[in-house]
Amino acid sequence: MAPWTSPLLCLLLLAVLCHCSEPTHSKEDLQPLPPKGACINWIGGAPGHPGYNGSPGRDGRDGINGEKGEKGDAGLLGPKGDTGEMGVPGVEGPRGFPGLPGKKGEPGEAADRYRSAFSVGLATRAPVPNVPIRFTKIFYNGQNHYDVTTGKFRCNFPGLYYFSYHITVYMKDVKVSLFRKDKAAIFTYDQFQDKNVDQASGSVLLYLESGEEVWLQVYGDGEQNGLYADNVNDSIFSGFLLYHDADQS
Ligand SMILES: [Ca+2]
Repeated sequence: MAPWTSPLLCLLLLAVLCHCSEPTHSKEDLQPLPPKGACINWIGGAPGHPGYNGSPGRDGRDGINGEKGEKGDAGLLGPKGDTGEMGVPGVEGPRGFPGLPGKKGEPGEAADRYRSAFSVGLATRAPVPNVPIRFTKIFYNGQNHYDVTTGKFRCNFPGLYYFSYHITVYMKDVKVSLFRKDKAAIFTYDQFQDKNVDQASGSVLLYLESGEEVWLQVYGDGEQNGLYADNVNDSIFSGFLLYHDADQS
């Protein structure tokens, strides 16, 4: 051991003992004290060097929130949104004003295109039964739709036709029918009385197709063919188109 270490150890020991036995002193009390007890012979040394800085302390507590700042500037416009759903239809508007009159139409078909009429009279007495009666006294047959040679009317235009006959009956009874397509459509019967002149008549509306034929004919056994005509008595068969059926043309 070095020769100088013994006094130094002594000083250190004294310093520890004094520190342990003396009460804590304020800064002012750290001034050199008069020797007391075992430290009577203590001699103050030179002040030591300043110590090193300690480690940084812990973070302090959060501060109080500051005052609310001023409102910022408006941001940029965002992208355009999707198209919305269709709304409910509105209430119907008021009625508009009448339009201008239309142009004049084209001329229609001539009405006489569908003419059909005849009126013919008996020229011979006692026609033969069971065949068409031929009326050869022509009152009107403008379209020649009544065939004098056959005694039949032929339909040229489909539609509704009116037929009538007014017959003078003399000397014999009359049984006569208006035929259509080989079948009797209506019947007329008149019984003749001696020294009298009778009349028999009939009329009917028939719808005819083009080509259909209509005529008068005595039916029975041939004894009822008393149709009569002379200069002052007529037996007349007539017919005409009442309505033309355009849909069937
Ligand atoms: Ca009679």
